[in-house]
Amino acid sequence: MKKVGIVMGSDSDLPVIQKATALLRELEIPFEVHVYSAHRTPLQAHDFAASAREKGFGVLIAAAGMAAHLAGAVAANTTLPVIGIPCKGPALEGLDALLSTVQMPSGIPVATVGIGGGANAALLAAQILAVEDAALAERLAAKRAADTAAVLQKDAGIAERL
Ligand code: RP5
Repeated sequence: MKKVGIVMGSDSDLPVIQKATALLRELEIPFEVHVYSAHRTPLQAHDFAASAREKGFGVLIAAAGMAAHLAGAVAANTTLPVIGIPCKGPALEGLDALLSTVQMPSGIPVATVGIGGGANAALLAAQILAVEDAALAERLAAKRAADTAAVLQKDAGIAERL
């Protein structure tokens, strides 16, 4: 099975990444996590992206905050799909990272999830891998069904809470 490669710009992004790794574990998807920065360790970020396909990755997730160019820099060095997670920084509530990640110029796409969207990044990565993996598609469908049941249970109990 193809792996998910995860890279974050700083270990301060870890809480966001933990949302993704928890889901990948639940869905039994192998992953690898690194701290590489587009500006502090540009060579390592490049090498990770450029070698990802031959190392058995099927999709990459890149999380960064502030002037967040990590996802774009990773995407520039691979033709694997790249999912960007904008992380909240000390100013602007993450809007800086959101715009930096989502507003990629034409030619190098980054599929951007919401600010701090580690869970959706993992689910999107899983859905990409599930295109060619029927067993994973079944696990995803089972998770959807369980999530739906959980919401319906809340619906059934909401009147008692009012
Ligand atoms: C970005 O700068 C990182 O992705 C992080 O979100 C932000 C701050 O990094 P630290 O100063 O916490 O290392 O490159």
